[in-house]
Amino acid sequence: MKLCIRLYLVVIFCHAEPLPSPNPGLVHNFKTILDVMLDTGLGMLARSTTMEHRLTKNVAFSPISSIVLTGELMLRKSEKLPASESDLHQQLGELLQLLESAPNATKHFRVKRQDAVFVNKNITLSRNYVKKLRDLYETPVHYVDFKEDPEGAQRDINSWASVNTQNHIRSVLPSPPPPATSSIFSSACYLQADWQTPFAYALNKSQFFNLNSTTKVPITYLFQQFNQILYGESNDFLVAALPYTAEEVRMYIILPNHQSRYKYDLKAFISRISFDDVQETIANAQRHDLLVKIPKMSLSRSFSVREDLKENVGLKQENIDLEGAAVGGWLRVDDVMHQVVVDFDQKDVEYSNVDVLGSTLVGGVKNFFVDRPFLFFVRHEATTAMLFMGAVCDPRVV
Ligand SMILES: *C1O[C@H](CO)[C@@H](O)[C@H](O)[C@H]1NC(C)=O
Ligand SMILES: *[C@@H]1O[C@H](CO)[C@@H](O)[C@H](O)[C@H]1NC(C)=O
Ligand SMILES: *[C@@H]1O[C@H](CO)[C@@H](O)[C@H](O)[C@H]1NC(C)=O
Ligand SMILES: *[C@@H]1O[C@H](CO)[C@@H](O)[C@H](O)[C@H]1NC(C)=O
Repeated sequence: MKLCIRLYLVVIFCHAEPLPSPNPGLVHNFKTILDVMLDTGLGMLARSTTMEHRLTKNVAFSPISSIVLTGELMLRKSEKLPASESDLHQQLGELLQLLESAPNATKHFRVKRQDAVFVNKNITLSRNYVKKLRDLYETPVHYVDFKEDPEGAQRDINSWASVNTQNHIRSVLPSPPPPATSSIFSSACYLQADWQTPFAYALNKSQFFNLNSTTKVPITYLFQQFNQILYGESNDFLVAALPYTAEEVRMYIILPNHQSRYKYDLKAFISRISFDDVQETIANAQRHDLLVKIPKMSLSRSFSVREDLKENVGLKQENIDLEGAAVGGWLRVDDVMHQVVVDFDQKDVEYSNVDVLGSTLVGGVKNFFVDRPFLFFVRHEATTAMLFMGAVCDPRVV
């Protein structure tokens, strides 16, 4: 299987033209894990629209990181995993290797993921479970004292998250966890990559963002003209693929159409469109010169994905208990936390004036102005692995 992967990478490399697109060999190799990942991502997006408090703010999460958490929760019991599960762990391990390895001459991005399991210090995890966590997912175990010192446990978990999100997320737990807590699983994820063409700032003089059909608020935008990037239209939405260096990774922005009934109503829009439509529109997308205007913002999110992942692991009962993970029995998982950072603005290129605006006049350039609620996802193109997904309703809320 390894040989196959290498072979395909060489093929991409030799045929440097056209630019990276899904590679059938890799997509086939990782099929099981990619399917689970896409389902999880779409499920999380759909669920967040039914949870009002999530969608009136903004939503951002990492399907790949959620799958790693799922993998950790599936590492229960016996020495031997059933074939289907061991296949899943193996595919995930190989995919992580591909995504997380350091950038080099032929790879220009890196997914940074840090996981940890925080366990009450009166519990001893089984050596087998600890070994699998480490070998498969590089996940260390930290012992904390939930029972006697919940404030200390809160501090430890928060400072762990702060270090691993480069201070973007300082608080995972807003209050001390309950003293009866046995374990908390946590995962932090961000992408290290530069835009193929850095954006320029446009200062916020009368640059409005439409929160809905009646309310506009001034915000700061980023502008850039991208040459020959993928752009597609359907009856319901527009989609543009903003490239990171070498187009190995792209950020797809999905914007409800001007004519759409759901122009400002992301919730109704999400429940109406299907991801198949999105994929089809992307498959038929053409290359265009595009003048792109997007809100200057960075999203940092930390939230519990316990309920989202319970479904993945096929758990119906209230508790998540991992059989055989602790010496002498079960490990109760009290919470599964997820931290994600998405930066729309990696390179601080500050332009005093916004010359690039003048290029609206150039013939053949389309405008892609993200001035109303939108969806996005960040995808590794060769494998189609979903790194991040999200929805932005109000760019002022970071
Ligand atoms: C945008 O406008 C606000 C309010 O006038 C001001 O406080 C802020 O500094 C401005 N930001 C930029 C980037 O110009
Ligand atoms: C760069 O990284 C990729 C992905 O990890 C790897 O397949 C490739 O062999 C590396 N290239 C070099 C020149 O080291
Ligand atoms: C550890 O402490 C928790 C919380 O007080 C308690 O519920 C659990 O039974 C203890 N486990 C062991 C193995 O002593
Ligand atoms: C538009 O958003 C504003 C600010 O959130 C809110 O007060 C207003 O009720 C909304 N209007 C509609 C039509 O949804």
